[in-house]
Amino acid sequence: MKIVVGGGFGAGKTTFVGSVSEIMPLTTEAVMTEASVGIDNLDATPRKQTTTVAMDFGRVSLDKDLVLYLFGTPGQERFWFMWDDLVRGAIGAVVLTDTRRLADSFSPIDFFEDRGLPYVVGLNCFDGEQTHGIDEVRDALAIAETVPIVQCDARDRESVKNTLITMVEYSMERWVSAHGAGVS
Ligand SMILES: Nc1nc2c(ncn2[C@@H]2O[C@H](COP(=O)(O)OP(=O)(O)O)[C@@H](O)[C@H]2O)c(=O)[nH]1
Ligand SMILES: [Mg+2]
Repeated sequence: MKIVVGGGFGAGKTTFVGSVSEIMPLTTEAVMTEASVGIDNLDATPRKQTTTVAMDFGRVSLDKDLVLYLFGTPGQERFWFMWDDLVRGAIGAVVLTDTRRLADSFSPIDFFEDRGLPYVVGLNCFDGEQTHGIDEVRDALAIAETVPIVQCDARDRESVKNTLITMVEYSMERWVSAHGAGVS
């Protein structure tokens, strides 16, 4: 199954895919140069030295019959032309959110809603604290009650796995309510 990992620049997508992948994650990080000054905002993640120029790719087996292929989106707006290709065939998406920069999540959420792709929101825990709780985030981003919002730590394998399990279960529920159970 294919899952897309979206979210703003520096939200933790590359970290998320890297923590859980059983294969060496394919990432296309490039060292940021002065050309990105003023374009890629590093105020909240001053230690960030590289950026994903195309996408992240990883694989994780949740059990022997369920293998997830993870595709991280490039965060920068100038790469949005790739998103339509990335979501093709995906069962759902995780939107990673840095609660210090909630507004960065609007675009990926709009995009997945527009394409009808089920998504869950993962609140990535920077510096061990959440600036906003789940209810506040739901209000601020106008996310429907039915969409799961979970706390996660992109650096922690179990936490990333749990977020992915939430995503798969939610996607299956949505599928069953749209198509009815018993259809294979
Ligand atoms: N404290 C903390 N730092 C994180 C976490 N996730 C990612 N980071 C750091 O935040 C920066 C941006 O993460 P990255 O995965 O490159 O973000 P991306 O742009 O969404 O791919 C990196 O320096 C990461 O090491 C987290 O959960 N907690
Ligand atoms: Mg990245």
